[in-house]
Amino acid sequence: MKWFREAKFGLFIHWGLYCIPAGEWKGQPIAGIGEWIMNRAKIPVTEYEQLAKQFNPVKFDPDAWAQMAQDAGMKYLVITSKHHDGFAMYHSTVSKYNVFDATPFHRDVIKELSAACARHGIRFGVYYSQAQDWHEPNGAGNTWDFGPDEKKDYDQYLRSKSEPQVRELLTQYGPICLIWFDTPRMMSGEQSGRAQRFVDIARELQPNTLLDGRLGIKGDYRSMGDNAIPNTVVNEDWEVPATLNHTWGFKKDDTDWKTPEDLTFKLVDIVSKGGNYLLNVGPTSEGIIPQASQDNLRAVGRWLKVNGEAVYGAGPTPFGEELGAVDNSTHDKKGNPGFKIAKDWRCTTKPGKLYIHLFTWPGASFELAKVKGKVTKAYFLADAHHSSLKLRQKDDKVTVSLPAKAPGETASVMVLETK
Ligand code: FHN
Repeated sequence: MKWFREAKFGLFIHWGLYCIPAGEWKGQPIAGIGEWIMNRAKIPVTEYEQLAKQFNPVKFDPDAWAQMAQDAGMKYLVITSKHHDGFAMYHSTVSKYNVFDATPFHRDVIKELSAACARHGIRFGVYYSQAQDWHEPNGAGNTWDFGPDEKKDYDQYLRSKSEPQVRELLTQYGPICLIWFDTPRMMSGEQSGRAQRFVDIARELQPNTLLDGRLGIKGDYRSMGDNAIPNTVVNEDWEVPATLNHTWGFKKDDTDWKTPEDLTFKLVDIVSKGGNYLLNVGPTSEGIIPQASQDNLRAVGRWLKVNGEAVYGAGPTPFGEELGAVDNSTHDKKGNPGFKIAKDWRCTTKPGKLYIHLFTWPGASFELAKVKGKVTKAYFLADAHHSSLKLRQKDDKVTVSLPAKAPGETASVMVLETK
């Protein structure tokens, strides 16, 4: 887990045949996330699999993708090796329905990208849809071609495709930092023996590979829901997968991008609660990561160049009141009281250091209560000289005098050295 706890920030990539229709089928826009188009439009396998013949992303440049992850300050990358549509993005000998055998592109995306990541010092992981496979008669999820899941020989699917493909991924692509399983249908609770088989395969072939929290039984860390950032500190290893717009796989009409400021806030917010941020891009059918995604991620990377010390390997806040408060005037879908998230500042920590990320400039001074120990020095990471700021401490209350203008962009990070 050591590298995962250090890394904090990763790149998720959803890439597969669904990037060709890009949210539109037979001239009609299909609602929902792009990679679900086969399911949402109930496209028969015989029609959907024809997309493979068109898949020829000649602009795919694995080094450019790894370089972008590096520029964004991301430390690991997780790409869909097979999503729910059943199409493998690598040269699989288990099923010919793969990017090498079934397309004019005739290249192994996983092989090329894993090699590029190794060249750029980015850890490489794979997403694998272990349960849903809409291409296979006995895989979960495709009820429009193959009828209800309960009537399927699910173990036949697992034994003949899912398990052997996971074996391939763990033997042919170098070190796999983690496997990102997803939607564990028919393999949790009483059926978790099925999930255990994947654990056994992974532990046998690459004992260092981490397993996410969506296999069906407990993984090596907890996976939060999609875009579901918890309201408070969570004291275990966890990660939140998130989108830059409203889809994972590319959709041509979704240009509602989160801003770099919002992404930076979310990253810091997550780290201050003890988690990792796995942020997604959906490349196009040409093999291009949308320019807006690239620009926004690189902006986060520029902020991290200055302030990364307060993110990588940093622990959660010892405070908590800065995160927000329960709001009884609103309710969530389940009827629970809402939470009003406060956005002025966040705190991350390392031994002997409190990092105060100021998203709203507080004015002439910043006051912090409930500080444990004595603060010996205060300075900004954006100040290359680390010049000391004037500070006063009375018991557990610290007041730092601030300059008129924030020294950094987006959020200025103030370090409080403590004894
Ligand atoms: O169904 C998938 C979805 O397509 C996407 O891959 C996300 C990413 O976390 N996971 C599932 C829904 O939670």
